[in-house]
Amino acid sequence: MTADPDTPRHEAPEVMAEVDGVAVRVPEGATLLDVVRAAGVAVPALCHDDRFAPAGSCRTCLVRADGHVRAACVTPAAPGTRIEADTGELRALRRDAVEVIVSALPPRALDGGADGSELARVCHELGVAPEAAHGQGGRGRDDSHPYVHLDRDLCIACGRCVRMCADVQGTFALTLTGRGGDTVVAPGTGGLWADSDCVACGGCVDTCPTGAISEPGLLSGARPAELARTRTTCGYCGVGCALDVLTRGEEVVAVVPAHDGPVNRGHACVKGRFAHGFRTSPERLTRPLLRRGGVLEPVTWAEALGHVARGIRSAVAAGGPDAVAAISSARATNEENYLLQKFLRTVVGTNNVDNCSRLCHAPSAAGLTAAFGLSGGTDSFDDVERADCLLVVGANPVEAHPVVGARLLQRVLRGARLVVADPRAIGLAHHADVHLRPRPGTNVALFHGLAHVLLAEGLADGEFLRRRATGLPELAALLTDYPPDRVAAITGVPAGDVVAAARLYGQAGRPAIVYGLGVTEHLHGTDGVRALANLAILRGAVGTGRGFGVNPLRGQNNVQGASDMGALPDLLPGYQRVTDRAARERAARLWRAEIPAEPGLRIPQMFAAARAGDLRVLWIVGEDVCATDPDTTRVAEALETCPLVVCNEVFLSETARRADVVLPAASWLEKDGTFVNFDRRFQRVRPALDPPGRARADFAIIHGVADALGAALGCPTPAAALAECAALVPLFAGISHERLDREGAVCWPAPHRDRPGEARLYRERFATPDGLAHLAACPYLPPGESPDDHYPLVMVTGRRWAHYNSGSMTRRTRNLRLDADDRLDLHPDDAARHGLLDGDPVIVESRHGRARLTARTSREVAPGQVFCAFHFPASGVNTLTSDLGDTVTSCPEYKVTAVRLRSAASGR
Ligand SMILES: Nc1nc2c(c(=O)[nH]1)N[C@H]1C(S)=C(S)[C@@H](COP(=O)(O)OP(=O)(O)OC[C@H]3O[C@@H](n4cnc5c(=O)[nH]c(N)nc54)[C@H](O)[C@@H]3O)O[C@H]1N2
Ligand SMILES: Nc1nc2c(c(=O)[nH]1)N[C@H]1C(S)=C(S)[C@@H](COP(=O)(O)OP(=O)(O)OC[C@H]3O[C@@H](n4cnc5c(=O)[nH]c(N)nc54)[C@H](O)[C@@H]3O)O[C@H]1N2
Ligand SMILES: [Mo]
Repeated sequence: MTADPDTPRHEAPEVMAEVDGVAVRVPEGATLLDVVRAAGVAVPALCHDDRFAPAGSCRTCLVRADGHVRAACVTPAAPGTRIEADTGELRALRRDAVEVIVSALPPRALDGGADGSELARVCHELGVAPEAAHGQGGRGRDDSHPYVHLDRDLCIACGRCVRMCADVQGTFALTLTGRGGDTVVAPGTGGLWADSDCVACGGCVDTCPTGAISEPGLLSGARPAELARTRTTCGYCGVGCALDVLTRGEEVVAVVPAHDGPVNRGHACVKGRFAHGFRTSPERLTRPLLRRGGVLEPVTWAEALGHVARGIRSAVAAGGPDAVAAISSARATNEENYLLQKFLRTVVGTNNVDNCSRLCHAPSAAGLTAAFGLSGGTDSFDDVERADCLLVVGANPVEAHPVVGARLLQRVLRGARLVVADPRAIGLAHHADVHLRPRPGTNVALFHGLAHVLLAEGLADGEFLRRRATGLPELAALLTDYPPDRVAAITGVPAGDVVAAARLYGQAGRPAIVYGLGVTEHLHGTDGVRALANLAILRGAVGTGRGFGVNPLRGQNNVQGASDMGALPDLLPGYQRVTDRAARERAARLWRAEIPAEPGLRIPQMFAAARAGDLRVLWIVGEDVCATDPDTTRVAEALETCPLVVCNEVFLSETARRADVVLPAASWLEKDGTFVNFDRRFQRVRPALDPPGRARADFAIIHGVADALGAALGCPTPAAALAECAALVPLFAGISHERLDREGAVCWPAPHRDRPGEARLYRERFATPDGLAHLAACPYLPPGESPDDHYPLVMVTGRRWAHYNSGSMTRRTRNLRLDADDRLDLHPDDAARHGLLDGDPVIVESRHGRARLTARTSREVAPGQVFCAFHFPASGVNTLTSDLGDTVTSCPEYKVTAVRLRSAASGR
């Protein structure tokens, strides 16, 4: 259905129509196909998919509307239309149309019948005889790609795959080639699928009605009856795609995106959809391991848990509760995070618990709380998508949040203006009206420059600033120092571009800001978030509906949730401060234990305490700190010094390798609980399979450690844990497993069981103590690292589409065939200066360490800058990064490292 993108579906006006004498009510703009389907009549539509605009080319959806035969998918339903759909005449017409299509196909096109492809099912339903498919075939296959296979003989040139790729994914990788009956889908680049622009979102597999495009193990569209289907939420990034996991026994046959997924709406990416092969990797941890005589040896759970319990007891005896600390996992569920922080606070008696939000969006939590009052994005993504001007800052959603990236791109292709602020020419930048390319680490100056222009050109919302904001005089005074030409000198962004971008944002009717780690992972990351929030406040584009605020694209599947659940050293569940006596007492009453009043250690402080000999037990749940934390040489030192390191892991990660006890954990496909996605949505996670061997869910492991200490944690099940959290935290009071099972997703704040969560925040007042939005007058300060004669280049680190963080999972899937190593992108001028060619091994040295990467020349990076990901720990990228961190939150300065290069090729 083609609805106005500005009108949310549930608010759309309705029209009445009649199908075979039965009245139906459908939203305005609905097609005859929508009407017929709403009436429950099955009509084939082989060239149609609800996810994109109809084409009307296959003529299989014929109905009679007010007497005329029409292709239902392309004909709008006028009010009062009388439709005939389920008559013998119409079925015969449709059968004829399908028979023409099928006649060119080989007999196997109809394999499976009612359980086969969409085409096979349609033929079965219409009574098309198997003999109708009598084509000769011989057009050949393309099996070059690890996940997407093409059988040209089954292609009916319906164009669904081409439109899925263009209109939903936005990649334009596919085209139809050939003439007449020989028309067939092909990669737009010619040649093999594996060499095409395909990003393996799986959309073409999902929409193909015939099985011409399929994935190994699953015929497209086929719904084999014997497969079990489990609805869950993706365990990779924070988008929160709803997925159906199809299993046969203990085998994953396929993972398909849910069409009613609130964020993904039937779309997915190469990770969620295809990267599940890690599950059966021979390297999967299946038994607890204990270090004996320097070697990790398999032991029983009782031995492993007993060892951990004794270690915790003696650490507390020797150094007090604060000699114990835990890093909780943003990959794990809310319930697991809740339980782990409860364990530390009540059983051990310390606030030493943190999670990888520290490395990621801690500055967002701090900055957004200071500006608006709550630690999350200000608006739902559905609203962000209604913006008429998008300001995408330091985020690369096309690679890091592909489903969101695709939705943003479609919005831009349909006319929204786009400003991208990123030093690199990322995917979205190619579609931007203005691409601002600041020097890494100069955001605060750039944002002040934009704010300066908003004020200077009268683009600020005076009424909003008077009634709902505070801090304008201080900010206005500061901004006099940031005219566009001075900002140009600091950031390298031409003054004219600063003005142009500010005008686009300033003059838009409904602007929205979306941002990522390019804002937070800096020495002044929190200032960056505050300075960015200033723009929305100046424009009155937050809490008003005249714009959609400031929205971090949070990273891990459950990093929002890990923090919501209180896996933070200074905050209890629901962001209540441990220093607040009333908050402590509320938790203490529920938990029946005293809660320490001193904030605990942050992750980098834990390592420092370990190196100093003050930390005696470090329990690391699902974070590969020796690969992904900065300055990993020093992290490894900390683990070596700490007497007991315990690691819950799926694989023997760089960290697990150095641990004293390794506890094998279930992965997201094997556990029960909930995640909170980047727009504050709780969604269910359900086990599609059992964990392998003796692996257990982190939930059970945490209980096991408590049991071994003779302590009772309560919360026997994940559902009970979330219920307890809801009883403690008003923000989550209305949320429960039972409600999520019924409703699918609920946004927080959700204080009431019988009322929807609040996707849109601050319509009445901000959640700050004075109810106002707070402008911040923070001056620009330079980054911690800067280049010099010895280290002349600036290295930015970030993500690539096919791999996920430490790569522990994606490297153990066929994604490895899509992206085989950590590459260093460098500008052709810099490559020439260093005598480097594409594919050359290159040594990268910083003031902290050295890494070995493969050179790749690219104009995506500016001269003087290089870029790499950190998905292959063996390359050593995080030995290069410094231990400098955001002055407010300690978030590492991953985005700015001064480096030099040496060719590693022999003979050069
Ligand atoms: N494929 C894939 N997806 C992922 C992940 C993954 O590893 N792989 N990880 C997940 C996680 S944990 C997270 S947190 C998210 C992160 O998602 P993003 O925040 O989108 O990821 P990054 O690539 O780290 O950084 C974003 C951009 O910041 C830019 N940048 C660097 N310095 C500056 C600066 O000074 N100013 C500005 N304006 N921009 C700058 C970089 O060039 C980069 O394009 O992705 C999640 N999704
Ligand atoms: N240079 C550089 N470094 C960075 C960044 C950067 O931009 N540049 N980004 C940083 C950011 S934003 C983040 S979030 C971190 C991410 O860093 P990490 O959190 O270390 O990375 P992941 O690979 O997502 O997951 C960590 C481990 O959890 C395991 N795991 C997965 N699921 C589960 C589970 O359910 N239970 C248990 N127990 N284990 C599980 C995986 O096998 C993996 O080894 O990296 C940071 N490091
Ligand atoms: Mo992250």
